[in-house]
Amino acid sequence: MGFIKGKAAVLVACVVGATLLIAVPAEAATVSVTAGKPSEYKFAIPSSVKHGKVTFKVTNKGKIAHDFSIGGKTTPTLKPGASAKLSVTLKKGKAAYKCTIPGHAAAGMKGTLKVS
Ligand SMILES: [Cu+2]
Repeated sequence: MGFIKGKAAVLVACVVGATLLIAVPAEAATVSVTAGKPSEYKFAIPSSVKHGKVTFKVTNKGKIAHDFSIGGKTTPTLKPGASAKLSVTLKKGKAAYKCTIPGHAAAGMKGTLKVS
């Protein structure tokens, strides 16, 4: 009977292994961010994102250059109409974001994203 018990153990291990594989997220979330809207020194951005790898697609719809900085990374300076993607890994909690162009964050281009 020892042989059968051993086989049963292998079967259980396989089922557990398969479940773990299925639980791994397949794709990074993409979040759209608009700079320069609703007003020049504002971002239009969702209030929360899921933790893990997140790709921000940032588009500048303002009349002057902006960028977007989060999780220690910053997009290139975006001219009006330009866009860029920024991939970062975010942990659960909060993530601060801002425009790094001098004066812009102070004028309102900053905020905090809830990371769930
Ligand atoms: Cu800016």
